[in-house]
Amino acid sequence: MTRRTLMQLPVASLGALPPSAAPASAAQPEGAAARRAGGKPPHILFILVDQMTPFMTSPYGQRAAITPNLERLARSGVVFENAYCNAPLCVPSRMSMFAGRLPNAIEVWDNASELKAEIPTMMHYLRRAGYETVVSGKTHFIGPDQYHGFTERLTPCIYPTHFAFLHPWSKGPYWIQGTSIQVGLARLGPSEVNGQIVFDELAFSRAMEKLRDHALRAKDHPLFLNVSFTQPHDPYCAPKKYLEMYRSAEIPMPKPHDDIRKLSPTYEWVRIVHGLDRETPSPEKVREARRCYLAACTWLDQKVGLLLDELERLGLAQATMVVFTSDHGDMLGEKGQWFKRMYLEWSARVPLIVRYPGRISAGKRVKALASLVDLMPTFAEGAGIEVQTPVDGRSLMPFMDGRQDGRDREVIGDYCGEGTIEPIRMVRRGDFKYIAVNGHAPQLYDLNKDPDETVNMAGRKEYAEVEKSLRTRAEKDWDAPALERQVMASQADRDFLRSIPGYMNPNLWKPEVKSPPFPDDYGWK
Ligand SMILES: [Ca+2]
Repeated sequence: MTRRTLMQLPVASLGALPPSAAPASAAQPEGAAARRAGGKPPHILFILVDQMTPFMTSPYGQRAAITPNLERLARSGVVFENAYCNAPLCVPSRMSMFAGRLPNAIEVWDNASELKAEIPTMMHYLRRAGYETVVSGKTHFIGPDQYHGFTERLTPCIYPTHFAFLHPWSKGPYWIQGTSIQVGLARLGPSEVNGQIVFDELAFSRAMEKLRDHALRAKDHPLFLNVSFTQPHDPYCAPKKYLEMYRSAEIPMPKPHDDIRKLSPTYEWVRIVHGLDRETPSPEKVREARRCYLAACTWLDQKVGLLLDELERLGLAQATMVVFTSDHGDMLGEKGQWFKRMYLEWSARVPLIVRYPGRISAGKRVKALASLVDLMPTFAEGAGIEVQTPVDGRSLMPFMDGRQDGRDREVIGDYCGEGTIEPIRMVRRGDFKYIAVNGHAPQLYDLNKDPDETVNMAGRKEYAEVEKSLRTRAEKDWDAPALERQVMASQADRDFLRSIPGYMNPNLWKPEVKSPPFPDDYGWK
């Protein structure tokens, strides 16, 4: 299907208002500022992984998964059972998370989109409040600002910092080899040394070093440490030791499904991008991919365990808020789909586990809807900081300490990356998920009756009222045709810059990476 033929379909969504954001004054209840002993704000260890669906981890009910350290974190903290990313793609998800604002509000569309240096992030707020804000691992910042409020970067990024990953909608949907099943599912099996593992080992070891350095020097100021791993992102492979752990395991397979295009013909776009119109992976391949994915999750779980051990060994555990999440999920063959770029559950849901000793209950499970834009105001409240600039998220503290149940919460998602050629908006509220695609019929899923999203209820009489209400919400601050023009203009600008011979090179926007400390730095004489 070409872009042109799809454009001729009726326009479903005509919002009127520009994207806007409410001030965050409601995020900080009085007297909520949490303190370490002596009135100091907590350290924050923010562990971020890439493309981990909660459905392949044991705290979220996957019995085949060997993830004991996530369980350990869950037992000592709070598990959010219904957490979402706001965009199912690295850069828009991460930038919106750091800023606490929806992707459209900060105009971050895709994996080649720059977050403006003027936009305040969680790191800026924490830094202003006296935190040392450090990142070890993947940042995926695009453009000249490679810090966005971090005081220090301990590693480079594993992805380009420029416009390499731009995929203009004007070309219609096309096969993106690097992110297709032809690459992602090509190297299944054991791998001891590959780019992802080497990078994650580096991110891990530099993070451990940072924790020790902070403890050794008995630094008085609080530390915000973002440890950011690139696994279990495809290409799926894992060291033999971890694959062996699943050798005789029964690998959970995707649920039986219909052709996804029956839910919405627009899923044809992402099928083309991922190369699924060229090839259907065999059940053996699907099983092996899932075995590798589970092994990568166990690899990460072990690193989480070592980080938690180190906090304890250094005497920092009681003074540290620990947050574990992912930037989005992975379809892993559900509905015949792979990776992300869609708002169906396996792609859009993320694990979210928070431990905060002395402040929130241990072993609690929260049903309230949450999303990654909530993290910025959550960190702020946890650290006793008042957010003065606009945010779209809301602090999750009231749900963790039992002040509120959050039954009335909603989650908004905005997607303008590749895998679509039209703006997409998701509204998740109550039992329902509504997905609007500009110019196309919407989707409505009743997740209570149909948790696997097998039937699109949009247009059914018995759902007319809820559909209308969710459509109204979706269109409230979403002018999709105007948005489409804006996104495509940005794509054209970046495509032009990218076409300059030699311009897109690794040194264009290269972050300065802090080297490990020398013995003299510790005052050894
Ligand atoms: Ca990602």
